[in-house]
Amino acid sequence: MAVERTLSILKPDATRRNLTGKINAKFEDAGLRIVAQKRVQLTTAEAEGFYAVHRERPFFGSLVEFMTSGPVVVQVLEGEGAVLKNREVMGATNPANAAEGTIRKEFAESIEANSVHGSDSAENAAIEIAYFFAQTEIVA
Ligand code: RTP
Ligand code: MG
Repeated sequence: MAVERTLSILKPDATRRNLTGKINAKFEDAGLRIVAQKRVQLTTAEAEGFYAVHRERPFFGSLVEFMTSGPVVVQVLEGEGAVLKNREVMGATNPANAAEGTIRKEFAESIEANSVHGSDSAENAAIEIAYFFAQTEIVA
């Protein structure tokens, strides 16, 4: 399998509860390497732009409000099959459906405040990484 990169976000519910180290340990234990990372406060416009694909969904307004409710940590994770591997480590969107040992099973508060974001395809990963990082900020 090829070495890939994916965009990860530790969401405001995770930063608020001081869980960034515990979540990063899950990524690293799974063989993913954090090759870029920064803590940022998203503006409403930035969150709306990032989630533009969900603009018509009923939860869009609430999601944008949540994602701007506190700092987030945006990251680039690198590894073999990183996109799929990260989504496996994250677990299902709704923590009620997340498998044992996953980040969302262990830490998520609700379907919205579910602690982490991960790109859903290699194509979207490239777009999402470029949304937050310059090439020079990613150090493998
Ligand atoms: P993500 O994009 O954050 O990695 O999560 P995902 O692919 O598992 O979920 P997606 O369907 O892309 O939804 C994006 C985020 O929107 C929030 N959400 N709320 N209230 C709801 O029914 C609902 N559904 C989704 C979650 O924060 C989800 O991660
Ligand atoms: Mg998604």
